[in-house]
Amino acid sequence: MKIVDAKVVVTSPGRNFVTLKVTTDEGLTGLGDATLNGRELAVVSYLEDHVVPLLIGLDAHRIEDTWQSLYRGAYWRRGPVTMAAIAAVDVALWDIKAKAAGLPLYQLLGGASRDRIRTYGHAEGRDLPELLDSVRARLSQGFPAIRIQTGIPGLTSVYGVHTTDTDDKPVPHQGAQPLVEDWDTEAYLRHIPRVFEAVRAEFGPELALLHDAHHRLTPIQAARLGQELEPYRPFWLEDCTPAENQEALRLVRRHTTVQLAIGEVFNTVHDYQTLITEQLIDYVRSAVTHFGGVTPLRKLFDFAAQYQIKSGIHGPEDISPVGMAAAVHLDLAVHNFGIQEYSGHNALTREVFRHAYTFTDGHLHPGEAAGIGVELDEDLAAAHPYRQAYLPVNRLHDGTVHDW
Ligand code: KDG
Ligand code: MG
Repeated sequence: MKIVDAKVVVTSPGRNFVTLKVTTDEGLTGLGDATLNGRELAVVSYLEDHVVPLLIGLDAHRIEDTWQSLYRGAYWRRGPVTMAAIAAVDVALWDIKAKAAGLPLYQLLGGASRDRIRTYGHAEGRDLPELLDSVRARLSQGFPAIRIQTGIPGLTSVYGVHTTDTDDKPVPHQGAQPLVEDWDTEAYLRHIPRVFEAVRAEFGPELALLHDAHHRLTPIQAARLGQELEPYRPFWLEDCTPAENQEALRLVRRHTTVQLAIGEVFNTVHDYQTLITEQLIDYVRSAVTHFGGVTPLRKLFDFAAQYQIKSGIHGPEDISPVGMAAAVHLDLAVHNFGIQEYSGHNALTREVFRHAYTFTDGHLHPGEAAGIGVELDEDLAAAHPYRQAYLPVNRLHDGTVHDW
């Protein structure tokens, strides 16, 4: 079965998504997500100028070989743009293979290891009462686990505490310049333990609570936060230090028993080498979309499993339903599944990308449609063209740029 066409579709039904559609001579099509939030068009060019021409004429069944030739053949390995582009090809080819077999993708990955997929949702508030309301809203949607993020007294805006649309989805900051937010680590470190205390007091000891520190802390600050959160038993503390420095987690690990999760900005197994072999983390958090696809993420999970480390796939709104679908199939199949982040998408996005996966009572299921189970409405996609949007820049009170 030969690839006869591959095209890139960019659409913005509320936020930007980049999708690769691959077509074969047997009339089968496959979709892959290539969305890189805030740098979308770089991946479009990578695909259109350098990958699509290489795909035409290839055997669509040769997924591993195509992956290796795109990764090794480029010579310039790794990086989010390259790996998002390769991910889109990989997922589109898995979609085609599963459709050719007449099976949902998870069956080709070994079949279901569980009946349904536990998720966590996001609760956020500018202050504590708003956060408690947001936790209640997530509980009423059935989420068994909830990530809590709040505004910090003295700061005007904090990443992860968003303005939302009518579907309760974060509105991206559109325009030619990023939003500038402010930051004060000491204020944050003073405030977050009090937030956990209040949420535990309100909702009891059993609710699984997560928190994302967004790479903002030094190792010793992260160690202090971990220690201070221990009495409140978080499910995990995410991205506590800048992810580039794997050794930093040694220091954090020495000081706290809080479970650690990292990896949403990683794009290859090499980013995890020390973290996994030294058992410095408990959850690997990469997205199918940013890690080169199902093929390498499956290998990462198998590697992590040898060290009792589980999956916690990144699932924010900027992963399209195509990327989410691929994640959900993988979640159902792998043994060392931990939890799936699930933000969902607005109604218009769900029309552009009609998907077979379902969210019921806080749990996802990929459904039984052949392939990954997503149909792209290209006319509706074209009616909502790309709009420039950036992630924010974070600055300290003196103007210094800081991680967000
Ligand atoms: O594009 C950036 C977002 O995907 C990221 O900030 C979301 O941290 C995030 C999370 O854990 O979902
Ligand atoms: Mg995160």
